Amino acid sequence: MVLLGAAVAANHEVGGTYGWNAVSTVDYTNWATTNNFQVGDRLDFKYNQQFHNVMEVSQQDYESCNSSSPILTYTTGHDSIELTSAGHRYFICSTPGHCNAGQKLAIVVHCRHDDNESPPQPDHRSSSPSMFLNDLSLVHVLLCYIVWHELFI
Ligand SMILES: [Cu+2]
Repeated sequence: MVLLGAAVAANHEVGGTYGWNAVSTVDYTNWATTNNFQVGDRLDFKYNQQFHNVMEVSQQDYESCNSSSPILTYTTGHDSIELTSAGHRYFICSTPGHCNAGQKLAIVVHCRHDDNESPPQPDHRSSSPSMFLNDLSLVHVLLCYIVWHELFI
């Protein structure tokens, strides 16, 4: 992950200035569409831990707002979650009523790719270790796409 994440990994602050909240002014589905999530990026959940939490759940539990069998639970009030693989991820708040009020987030994480095809930072590619790293990155990207296709096609 370090190989791929070092250059251009992004932090996505969930909900922007509203953070992770149950107020009706935040539409997390809409927020998700304005972000491009890639492997190696992070989700930043900021919230008041007296009232909220973050639960990663299955798609089914996301849709039904079921918090009884979370995959992972976060409670610090500022959770930074790395997106380590491509695919769908689902998050809800387990405080009664909050998920149904809209405090739920579904995202699709894409394989990392460079938008411009030119090799990054030519100055840093002078020696063989750099070439080795680039080859590893290429393999990693290919593996990511293979996993992606097995999951979704
Ligand atoms: Cu909540």
